[in-house]
Order: sequence, then C-alpha cells, then structure tokens
Amino acid sequence: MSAPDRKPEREAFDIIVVGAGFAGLAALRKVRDDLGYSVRLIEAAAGAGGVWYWNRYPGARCDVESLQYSYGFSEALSQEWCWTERYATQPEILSYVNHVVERFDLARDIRFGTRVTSTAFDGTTARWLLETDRGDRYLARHVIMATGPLSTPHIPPFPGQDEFQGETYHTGLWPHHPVAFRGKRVAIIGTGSSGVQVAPIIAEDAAHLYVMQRTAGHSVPAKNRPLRPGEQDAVKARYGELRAAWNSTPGATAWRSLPTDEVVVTGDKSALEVDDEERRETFERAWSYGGYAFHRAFNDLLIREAASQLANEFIREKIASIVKDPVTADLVTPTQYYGTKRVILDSGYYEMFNRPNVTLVDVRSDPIERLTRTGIETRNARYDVDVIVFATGYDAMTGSLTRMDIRGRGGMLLRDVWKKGPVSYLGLMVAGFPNLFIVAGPQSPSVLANVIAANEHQVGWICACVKYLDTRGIETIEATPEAQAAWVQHVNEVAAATIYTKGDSWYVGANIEGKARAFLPYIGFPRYVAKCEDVVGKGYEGFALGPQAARG
Ligand code: NA7
Repeated sequence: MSAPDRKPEREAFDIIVVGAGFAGLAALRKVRDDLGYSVRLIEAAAGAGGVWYWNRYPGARCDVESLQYSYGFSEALSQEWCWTERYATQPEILSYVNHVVERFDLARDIRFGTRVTSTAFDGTTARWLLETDRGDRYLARHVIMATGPLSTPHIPPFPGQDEFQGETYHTGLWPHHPVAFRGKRVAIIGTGSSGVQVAPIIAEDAAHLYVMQRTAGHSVPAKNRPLRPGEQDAVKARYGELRAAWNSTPGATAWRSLPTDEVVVTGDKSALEVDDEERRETFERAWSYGGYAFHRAFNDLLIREAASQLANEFIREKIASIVKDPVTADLVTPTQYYGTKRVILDSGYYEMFNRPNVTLVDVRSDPIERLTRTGIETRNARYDVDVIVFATGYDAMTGSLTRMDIRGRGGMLLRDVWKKGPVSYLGLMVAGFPNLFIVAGPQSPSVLANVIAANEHQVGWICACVKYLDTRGIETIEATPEAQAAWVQHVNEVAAATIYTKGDSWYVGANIEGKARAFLPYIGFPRYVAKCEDVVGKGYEGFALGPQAARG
C-alpha cells in the first residue's frame, strides 16, 4: 500500500508535527481544533497508527487493557467506541485509530507516504525548515516530533542476509497481505514481546518452528478474554473519573480496568516482609488474574534485587509445571532480575513448547553466525528453513530521531549531541534546539506509562507552552544546559535505584551494537506531571525564552 502521488509543497505553518501515531494525531487535533493554529502532519506510512500501522503480525496485541488504552480528550469518543477484548488486538486498535482520524477529520492535514529527510533551525528567522523525500519544503515556527519510541526496526547485521532464498519478515514491518506458514519450516529470531506473541500462532500452522532465543524473558499470562457483558458499560458510566484515577497511579496504568473487580493484589507490601505461604498465594492470585497484576503483587519487585529474585523463583516453578521437556523448561526460564527487560504478557507461549513441531534453539550458547541460501547457521548447527521471522526489536526511543538529520543552532546535529546517550530537559526539549518538542522521547515516561495518557499529557503541555509564548510575543523557547544536565542526572538517579538498570535491554540501549549505554525512559509517572506543572508555575523554569519579536 502506498500513498498517492502528489506535487511537492512549499508552505509555512505555525506547527509541523512529524508522525501519525497516537502522539502525533493527538497533537494535530489539539493544535488545530483547540488552539486554531495552522498545522501540517507528515507521516512516512501510507496510513495512520504508528506502531499499530506497522506491527501487523498475527497475535499483535497491546499489553495495556483496552478500556485504558485509548484517548481521554473526548468523552463522546470514549463513549461511542466499543472494545471487544480485555487486551485489544492490533487490527482493533488500528480501527480505533482510523475512526479517530475520520471522526476528527484529521487526514486533510496529514501528508502520508512522506518521510522527513532533514529538519534545520534558522536562528535568524527563528523558523524550522523541514524537507521531505517528496521534495516538500515546509517552514514552521514549532516542530513536534512524535516519531515514536519503538518505530525503528532493528535487524542484527548477520552475515549472508542477502543470500537467504526464502521469505523474511520483521515483526515491525509486517506486510499487509496474510503470510502463509502452513507446512513451512520457520525460524523466529527473538523472544521479546513480539516473538512471544507471534510464535504460538505460527506454531499452529508451521511444519516446524525453531524459536531462536538468546535471552529468556519474563512472561506472565495475559489471560486475555472477551469483555464481559456490562463490564464496558460500567467503565463508561464513570470514564472521566476512572481515567483521572488511572492517571494518578504509577505508570498511569491500573492493573485492572474495573474497580469493582475482586482485589487480587493490593501491592502495599514488600515481597520480603511476608512469609512463604502468603507470598506464594499472592503471586498465584496475580498470575491467575493475568496481566500486570503480577507486577503489582508486591511493592518492591522492580526495586529490590531479593524481591525480584522471589518473583523469578515463582515463575521458574510455573514454567517447570507447564513445559514438559525439562531441558527446554530450563532454557526458557529467565535468569536476569524480574523486570530488567520489559515483562511480556503472553497467550500460550510456554504451552507452545509442548508441541512436537516446536524446537527451542539456544542461540546464547550456540550463536547465529550467518544466514545461508537455505537457512541459518549457528556455530555448531544448521537450520534449513523456508521463512525467517525477525522479532529482533527496535533502536528504541532514540532511533527515530537520530536517524533523521535534525540540526539545531549553528547546524549542530542531534545525533552528535546524543552520541554518548540522549540528553534533554523533561524529555521534551534539547538545549540548542529551540522550538523543537519531542513526545514520548528519551527521558520521558512514555514506554513506562500508559503511553497514550503520557502522550496526551505532553501534547497538552506543549500546546499550553506555545500559547504562553504567543500571548507574550516570545519567539523561542529552549532548554538551558543547566536544567538539562540536572534532568539527565535525575533520570539516572531514579533509574539507578531500581532493577531496570541491572541488566541488558532496550531500556538501556544494550540491544543495538555500538549504542551508548544509557537509561532511556523516565521512571515516574505521575510525578513527572507534577514536575512539568511546577516548571510552568515557575515561569518555565529551566527554559530560556527568546526575544519578543513581531511575528513574521
Ligand atoms: P525486544 O523486546 O527488543 O526483543 C528482541 C528480541 O530479539 C530479544 O529476544 C533479543 O534477544 C533478540 N535478538 C536481538 N538481536 C539478536 C541476535 N543478534 N541474535 C539473537 N537474538 C537477538 O523487541 P520486541 O519487538 O519483541 O518488543 C519491543 C517492545 O514492543 C516490547 O518491549 C513492548 O514494549 C512492545 P536479547 O534479549 O537481546 O538477548
């Protein structure tokens, strides 16, 4: 599917938004409809949806409950949309996105199938010039980068990639047509969320499935199910109140959508302060309920190493009780601390290993050396396959921005500034890049929160900021180096007090060869909201506000 041909445009706007995922669409609607600014949104894909546009692999599902994973800006929208399952599938989320685009008439201001190639700030005019691969040249007073935290697919540079004669797919670049696995020999590389979601579905059809695992992740059952009659109505009856309550909980995500559900975990105790029996019962209740109830079973699973290990022990026993082959069970049992890698919600992943047509290949002890004409060669073995599925993840949080040519004051390149790891103030702005706002960027809560709620908060903050500048005739806003340094230090200090930094993951950039190790998201929604409000209350403390000038 490709966007229709069109003539290159040369236009000036108040605001240019880059990216038509949840963040970019929220930004477009708000700056246009609530603030009345002129705006253009530029999107590389042929349609809206961001990750939900690209991740069409079978089994793709959100790990936030459907009743929570939606926009809060319109009560009418909240009321009219109906979800069907506890965790929405990719097609359902994409339908929701397309409904939003249509309902709020967003497409007329979006240029699909257009990739921004360069973005440069002109200090003399205080304008950003954006150029695209369609030959467009846009001028903007402000730019909102909504390019996504998990939008730059990564395929490890295995030698021999071009030699393989079979089909290859990356989960994050899945084709629009159905992919047939029936009767085929398939290898899937990667066992993060994407691999764990897609593998059991491929296994149903494939002649044989080789699951190539380098690190066993932590996966807990999603316990997905159709929404029960009345369940959705109960939420809709008090959506506004519930959203406010969810947004005030850590990560803006409640472990249950319905406050009327049985309270299976309270999360008010340490895993270390209870006896073995109480701990086991609590873990068991959370495991049976499914989803991130397990995360919230105790208040220190992601903070104390000893608590995290107790979660590991419980999961080890669960895996041993599900996976019949003890060698495989042992291999798929995680050894790193619970929570260092993003915890996965699965539907039948461990059960899949009991199928005769599924083999776990431990590519930690026997690494992949190359692709060949007929398959994959590890150091000690050869796997001839018809299809290779790369579930190898993303250049997370920074990739979409560092791959773009973004030049701030004096031609300074963002990718150079971020060479040793990203720096920002509030994850929203970078010193030397005036009027360039980032949504869901590094050092913002984004992926460690209900990302739609976090996006809406940041979009609201940015809009209020632009309005503030305009009512005072201020042309530019820019993070000060001092405030930026303090924010980076704060982000790192908070992370260092948790489990997150104790292992290798995309949270720390460890999945990309040569990427600087740095903790990428900010742990602390809703504390983040309070901080952002405080900054505004103090007259945009930590930001340098540019000269007051007549608008050109
Ligand atoms: P992830 O979570 O980054 O998973 C990628 C997987 O690919 C992971 O198991 C990696 O193993 C594996 N991988 C990467 N490179 C290699 C090589 N060279 N050899 C073998 N295996 C490799 O990406 P996902 O798409 O699953 O999920 C991303 C996020 O999307 C997820 O966290 C949710 O937030 C939604 P490793 O663990 O690095 O050893």
